[in-house]
Amino acid sequence: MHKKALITGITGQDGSYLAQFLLNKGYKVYGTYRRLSSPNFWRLQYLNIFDKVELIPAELSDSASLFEAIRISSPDEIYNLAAQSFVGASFEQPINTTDVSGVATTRILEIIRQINPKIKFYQASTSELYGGIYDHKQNEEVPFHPRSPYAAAKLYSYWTTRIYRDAYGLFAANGILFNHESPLRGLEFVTRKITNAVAKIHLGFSKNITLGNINAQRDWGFALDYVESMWMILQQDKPQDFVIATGQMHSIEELLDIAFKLVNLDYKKHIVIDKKFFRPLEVHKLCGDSSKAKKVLGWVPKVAFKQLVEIMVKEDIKRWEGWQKGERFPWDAINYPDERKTLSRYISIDD
Ligand code: NAP
Ligand code: G4F
Repeated sequence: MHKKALITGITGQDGSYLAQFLLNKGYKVYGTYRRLSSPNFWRLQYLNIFDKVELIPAELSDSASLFEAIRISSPDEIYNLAAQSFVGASFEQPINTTDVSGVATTRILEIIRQINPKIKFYQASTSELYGGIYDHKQNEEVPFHPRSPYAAAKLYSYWTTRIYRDAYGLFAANGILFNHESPLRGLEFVTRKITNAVAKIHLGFSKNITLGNINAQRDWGFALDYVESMWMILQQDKPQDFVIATGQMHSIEELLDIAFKLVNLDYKKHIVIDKKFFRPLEVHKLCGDSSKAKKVLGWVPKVAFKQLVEIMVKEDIKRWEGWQKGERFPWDAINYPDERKTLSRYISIDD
């Protein structure tokens, strides 16, 4: 018998890579997607798995649709990856973020509790939980200090997952994942924003990139490595929470330097700093200690930072070159508005 998995947010970066990973393991894969006027299936098509997964419309704020998704798929495992996942947007839409990245987790757990408490549940928790505190590398014991509506919502989800585990004995576990990136990363996020801009500047489609706080530091890993850890977490004998990280921290300036050097350019000649990309509250440093995951799961990251940047820059160049030659393929960048067109979102308290 094939195991069955339901992935909420299958159209996102992690959802599509996890679907591919589980298909390769022989799972029957169901995924929820949002009913939009123009559906967003480009990543599933890019990975050539669109026809291999079962798609169910569901909206995180709508319990009835979540109930239907779980009833129809009758899964062994649920991976709750859907969320309003962009920290910046959580300052623009705090109420919606609280609902879909926070409260919705209880909606799903409650359905599991009521209809089949044997379903294993993975919650996409995040290093943003650590937020304002950086004394040393962050592990499962370090206290949380959220610094955005997104992080506060995810803190709620983290705790509701633990509460349903302790109160009702559900197999419910948190993966506290540090930033992970790939050529399938959304263009709002700083890594892909940079690699896409490098490709465009290199090929003469644009001259500059506009950014916010380039001093921030992150622990960036490769998304394909990270989705494997999600599956590993649900294969344990008992549910536990794990930090997943590379343990290496780099600034956005370092990222810019590496990415632009790959095309023999000096990033300093191509960046514009604009206050509209600064957040009202910043998370300055994140760096994880995933020794527990190494010891218990046997998980270690395979792709290092420099290699990750190279993979992303090369793929973005390949796409723009293909487009130039008239090739047409599922892809996000061609329809993405130039960031100068979007109006200011919020003003930093430092202004
Ligand atoms: P992503 O690319 O933004 O994907 C988010 C998914 O959620 C998309 O499929 C999106 O659908 C869906 N979604 C958003 N709002 C929804 C709603 N109201 N109802 C139903 N579906 C909704 O994010 P990701 O990078 O793959 O991350 C996956 C999860 O891990 C997220 O929960 C994120 O917060 C968390 N996380 C990510 C990282 C990271 O570095 N990537 C690190 C730690 C934790 P559309 O395609 O229609 O927008
Ligand atoms: O790429 P980012 O938007 O990612 P952020 O805020 O770290 O969040 C991502 O990782 C979290 C895990 O730690 C996930 F939970 C979350 O869902 C998401 O996947 O921003 C990274 C840093 C920030 O400090 C931001 O202020 O880059 C800085 N930055 C500077 N200029 C910018 C820009 N970020 C974006 N998105 N765009 C800019 O122009």
